[in-house]
Amino acid sequence: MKKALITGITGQDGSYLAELLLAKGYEVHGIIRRASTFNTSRIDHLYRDPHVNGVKLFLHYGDLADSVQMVKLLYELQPDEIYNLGAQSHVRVSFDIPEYTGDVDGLGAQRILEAIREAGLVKKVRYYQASSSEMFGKVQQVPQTETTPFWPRSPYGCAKVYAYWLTVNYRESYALHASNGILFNHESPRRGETFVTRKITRAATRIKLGLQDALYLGNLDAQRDWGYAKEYVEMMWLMLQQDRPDDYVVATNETHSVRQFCETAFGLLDLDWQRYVKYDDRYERPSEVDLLIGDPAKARRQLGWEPKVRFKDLVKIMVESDLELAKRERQINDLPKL
Ligand code: NDP
Ligand code: GDR
Repeated sequence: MKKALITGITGQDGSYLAELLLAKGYEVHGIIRRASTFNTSRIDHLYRDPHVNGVKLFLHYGDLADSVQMVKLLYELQPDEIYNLGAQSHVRVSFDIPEYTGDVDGLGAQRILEAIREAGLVKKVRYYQASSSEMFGKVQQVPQTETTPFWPRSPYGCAKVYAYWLTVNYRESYALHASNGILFNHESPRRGETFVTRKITRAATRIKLGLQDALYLGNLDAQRDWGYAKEYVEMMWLMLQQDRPDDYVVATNETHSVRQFCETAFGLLDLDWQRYVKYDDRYERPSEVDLLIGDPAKARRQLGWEPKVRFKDLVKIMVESDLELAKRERQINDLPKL
């Protein structure tokens, strides 16, 4: 039985990846952060009482800022595969907390890579780094490919570039099986509610049911290549199953603006988005990434991968799921007050 360690298991991607690996028969270990409130809602359905036989999901407290714990866990667990998905992943927030973002998203990768060496796992382990299309930043070439130069436009993007090159460097220096997935935006009903897609689908469905009046957004002109998170985690796994480690763009090769996302989401609910969407400059970034569109030809060629869920299907999946949530919220609101 293969053993995998996932940082960021409580996040959108971590939860889908844990599901995928458990379905493939892996023993899955995840690092979670201690918080004063529960932060495991995305993986609660996977969790079993560890006292029961046959349990395959194990959670450990840890933090990407804590290298000692990282070394200790790697010694103890001796994993076959490590997926580094943990991050302060919000681009706008990275302008507010740049040092923390650099520490966790940049140095965090360094800590794991060194822990792999320290624990003597260089020959055994395979490492996946959650790299990002945000590294391309300022538009220089479209569609973006594995050879497009990086020009990050945020502390988040800069930290991810650092982690990307470290991953390449450990591959070249120590022959570590280390790969970068350069993933373009991917969304789902589990997407955090402060990212623009989920913010729109949550608001549109709540507006439809009379639970909210307006939606405040920033830049509507930004264009993104939006795919489906559940499909994208398959790519992370596929990269680690190759004989040779490598770096891959994962994208749909389609791009749409935030405005088009609004139009489509509100349209599915027979609402005119222009009546409800209002502007608030607090959601603007000091420097913006205007246009992302990825060419996944290398992934298609070498990994045999093709995205199936396209823009309209994705918006529909998210709207339908959030409509159910909004209906439940309305039912609770409609209960007679005691
Ligand atoms: P989420 O924000 O949903 O999840 C981030 C995860 O990282 C959470 O489990 C979070 O824990 C954890 N985390 C945050 N800070 C720390 C820390 N200091 N130590 C340990 N864990 C920490 O992100 P996604 O699932 O969307 O993304 C997964 C990865 O992929 C991230 O690295 C992201 O930057 C990258 N990425 C994402 C893309 C996307 O479109 N979704 C595209 C390209 C790259 P907690 O739940 O406690 O907050
Ligand atoms: P992004 O995703 O920055 O691309 O990073 P996000 O959904 O936050 O923004 C996409 C675009 O929408 C514009 N925008 C707004 N964004 C947010 N969050 N809130 C708003 O109100 C709003 N209004 C307009 C933004 O300016 C931007 O242009 C995501 C994250 O998952 C990263 O971790 C990941 O690496 C990249 O995708 C690929």
